[in-house]
Amino acid sequence: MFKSKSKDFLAFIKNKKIIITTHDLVDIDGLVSCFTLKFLLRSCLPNHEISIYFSELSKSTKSFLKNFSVKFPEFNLSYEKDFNVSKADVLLIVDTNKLDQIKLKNISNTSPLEIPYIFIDHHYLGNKSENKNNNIKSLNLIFENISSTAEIILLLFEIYNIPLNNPLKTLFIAAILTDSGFFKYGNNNTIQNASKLLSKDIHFQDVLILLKKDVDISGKIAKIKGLQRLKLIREGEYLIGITNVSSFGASIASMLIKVGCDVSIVISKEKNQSRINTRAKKSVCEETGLNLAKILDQISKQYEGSGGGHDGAASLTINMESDIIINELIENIKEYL
Ligand SMILES: [Mn+2]
Repeated sequence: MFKSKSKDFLAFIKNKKIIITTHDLVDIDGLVSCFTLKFLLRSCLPNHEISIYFSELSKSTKSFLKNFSVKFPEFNLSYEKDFNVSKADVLLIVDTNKLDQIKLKNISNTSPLEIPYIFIDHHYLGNKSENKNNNIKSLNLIFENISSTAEIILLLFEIYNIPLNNPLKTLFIAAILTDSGFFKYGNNNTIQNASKLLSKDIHFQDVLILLKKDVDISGKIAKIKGLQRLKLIREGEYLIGITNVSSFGASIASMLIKVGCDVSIVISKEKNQSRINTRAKKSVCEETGLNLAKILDQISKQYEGSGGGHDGAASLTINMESDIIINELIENIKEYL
């Protein structure tokens, strides 16, 4: 099915001007998926106008990009920082399946996109009948059980028989590692895919060096404050940890799981918004059927927020006081524990 779908995909975008983009605060999987997809399309559709647009890169993505460009200076890492509609007949959106998670500069976020778009993604796909007017649904490549979007692009390389060079292999491994939490949230395919990409020229340790990030003092303070403010709820043998910090919410939510929480909730209040990051142990999700993405997706619909993710890692952004939502979230989580 994937094979025939990917053929239809290529046929549809043929002779069209293509913009590839991903969610805001681009993570390494989003970045890698865009660059590798562009490389693939360049090989399949020569002389096509294909550009990449990013709104803003995350800190760790910036650091990786810098390290990668030193190691592979010849690899083309160019991208646009403004969204230029005139360059697009079709928009390929990777590593998210929600339009409100991409930030198109120069275009009002609320106005529906007037150009057709296709999602390539591995996140939880909530209610499929959302108002996605110009989404060519039949061509979406969305696979929730693949541990990174990059691995979906990797499948396309295999189907179209496009050989991989060393920079591409390195990019793919970096995305697989970061999105699987260095295999912790992965499955057999995750490890097999990474293994296929490693070779005598590509050493696992060299990729780890590229992914190493400097932790600045603000990150360290946020972690410690997050721990100081930690509130615990015990539900049977499970512990839910709740805290608040102004930034680094996602990494603090992960940290709380390492510290011993089974489920973590981190609230970050920004200007008029609240951002909620949640994590759960993979084993807890498997034992109890807990799916944080599903819960946050339901809450986001109820309160007009924007949420999504995976069973054990999900987030929600909402334009209101977070207290009611947090209580509702905790009650929803408890139902599974
Ligand atoms: Mn991803």
